[in-house]
Order: sequence, then structure tokens, then C-alpha cells
Amino acid sequence: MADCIFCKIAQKEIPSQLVYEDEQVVAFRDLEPQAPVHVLVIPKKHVASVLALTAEDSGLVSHIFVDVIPQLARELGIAEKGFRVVANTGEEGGQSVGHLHFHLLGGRSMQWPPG
Ligand code: IU
Repeated sequence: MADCIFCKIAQKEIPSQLVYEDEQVVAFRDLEPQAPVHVLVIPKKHVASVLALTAEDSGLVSHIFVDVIPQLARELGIAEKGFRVVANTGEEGGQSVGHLHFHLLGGRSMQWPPG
């Protein structure tokens, strides 16, 4: 999508600290990390949010959760102690960028409830 910053990051029109890439997905370091490890896992195709996912995206979502996130968690050294995956959705959910992204956070003890 033309004006989407995460589309531009996925297409490398805007630089980022990429930590993973395949045909469907990229992951990069969050610019304002909230934990020692904080990366964003995004689909290359534009999907606005969790609410915009359709049955056609089930393979993509499965790939992100079954393959990409566990692999990244291991590579980034947060698999053993634990980590958090967050998809802020919509205004009250705290979503500030309108391109689906999964925060992968780790390297410190997480609190509950979130703010
Ligand atoms: P949110 O769940 O939509 O609020 O998450 C958006 C995240 O994207 C947030 O943590 C920002 O720091 C991060 N981010 C980024 O890493 N690079 C950018 O160019 C922009 C936002 I815009």
C-alpha cells in the first residue's frame, strides 16, 4: 500500500534492522524497544490488522506462529526463559501502525496486566 510505512520497510524503501526475511514475512528491530529484545514480525503483503485477516491468510498466520516466531525466539536467545507476542489491534488496543505486526518481546521479566 502506497502510504504504509511497514510496506515500505518490507520492500526496503525505508531502512530497518532486519533480523529475518522470507517470501512472505520480514522481521526487524523495533525503533523504540520496550524490552532487551523487541522485534516486529510483519507480513510483506499489506494487511491492516488482526481484524482484516481472512481465511486466505491462514497459511500466512500459521507460518508466522509455527515457523517464524519460534525460530526467531531461539535465534535471539529468548526461547528458554520465555517471551511475549503481542498484536495491538485498533485504537483502544494501542495499534499505532495500520499494517499487521506481531511484537516479539523478551529478555526481561514481563508484567501482567499490560498497561
Ligand atoms: P503498535 O502496536 O502499532 O503501537 O506498534 C507499532 C510499533 O512500531 C511501535 O513499537 C513503534 O516503535 C514501531 N515502529 C518502528 O519500529 N519503526 C517505525 O518506523 C515506526 C514504528 I512509524
